[in-house]
Amino acid sequence: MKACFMGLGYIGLPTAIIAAKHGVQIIGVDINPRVVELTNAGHLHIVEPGMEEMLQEVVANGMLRASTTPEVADAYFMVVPTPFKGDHEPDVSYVESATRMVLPLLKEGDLYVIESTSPVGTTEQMAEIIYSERPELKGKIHIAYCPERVLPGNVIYELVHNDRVIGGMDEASTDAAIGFYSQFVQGTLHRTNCRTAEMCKLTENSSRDVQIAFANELSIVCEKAGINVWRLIELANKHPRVNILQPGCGVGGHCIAVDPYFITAAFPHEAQIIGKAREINNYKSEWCVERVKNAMLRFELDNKRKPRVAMMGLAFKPNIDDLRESPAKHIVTSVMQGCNNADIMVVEPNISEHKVFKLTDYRTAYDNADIVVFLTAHNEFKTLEWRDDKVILDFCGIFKR
Ligand code: SAJ
Repeated sequence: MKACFMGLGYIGLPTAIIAAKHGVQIIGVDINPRVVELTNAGHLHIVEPGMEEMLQEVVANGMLRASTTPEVADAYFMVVPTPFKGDHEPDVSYVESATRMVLPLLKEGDLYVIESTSPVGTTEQMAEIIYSERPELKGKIHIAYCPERVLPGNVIYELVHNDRVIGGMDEASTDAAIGFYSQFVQGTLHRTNCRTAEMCKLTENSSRDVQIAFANELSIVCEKAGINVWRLIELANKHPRVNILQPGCGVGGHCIAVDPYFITAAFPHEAQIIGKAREINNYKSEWCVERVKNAMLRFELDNKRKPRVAMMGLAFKPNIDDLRESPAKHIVTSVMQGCNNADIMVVEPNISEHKVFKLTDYRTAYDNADIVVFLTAHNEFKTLEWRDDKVILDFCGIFKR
């Protein structure tokens, strides 16, 4: 079997590599010539532990080849970004343009799958485009939506072991897609229709966003009530049916803070909690900025000098080097913009340098700061000892005090 993957990003490339390892002949397509060149040279352009060795193996044995243009295959996978346009409106133009690229190559019996996170109805919309350009294929190709749910950093394991939801335009399409994924997925492949599969992906990430918003709201309430929110959550979670997540300085990354808008944009009146959760999680970052600024003002009033401030963490979640859509980075930027004369040290142990921020070693920053702001719960920070002589703003539960 030959499969054509449209998009060699964080999901497309690993999926293509794993499929190639399981005997599927892969042509990987990306509009970026550098990605194509690196991939063909066996170099991974994304960060994913263990993946480069696998890429080298499938390039060397001829099972995977990258190109800027698609080729005739038996199955086509759309794994391209779905960004925003305007005010949080999902933009499916990359899915459409990838679809238009493979359209002339489609033939009877082929499988066409969308993996990109997409608003409900996208698969049907793309089917309409396909059939309006190639009416002779109507009812003769298989069309399905199959989202992924892997956690960056653990992709090799999760691509194989996670369950997947497979939603065809009709039963035969679902069967065809299950046939493809069963070549390398050991988790259960759950059948459904394409609209449910699209909504399922959005639901999973919205559910997590809502749960984090609950924890973040609790942290703001507890601050006012003089209660340790970490201890409170620990105690509440002793209930056999309660499982509250952890508060933080906001929600970042490319999924949890994004996907809920795909629901609220289409169902603004119906999706109330989902919309509110987004607001709360965004507000939590602004609340943190205000708390830091207030602490700096208070220090200056009490000590008649400006404080030295350590901002601990830039990544969007613990123990990674990924700063995209990071609330920690947003908070550091806002605090620095708000007080241009202040002495601010920025710490991110997972990266060695940054083009905007001058980075300081975490121990040096901690030792020298008057005010320490914990933004991302990196393991390194958990090795530090609590110091009574400093003002510590612990937004991510390093000390849980
Ligand atoms: N966060 C909290 N408190 C928590 C857990 C997370 O504040 O208790 C914050 C993190 O710090 C981070 C954000 O949430 O800023 C998102 O982190 P995450 O670990 O929840 O998720 P991602 O974005 O790395 O990956 C998610 C996963 N989805 C779910 O867990 C429902 C992953 O399985 C998906 O594949 C991925 O989104 C995706 O691509 O959609």
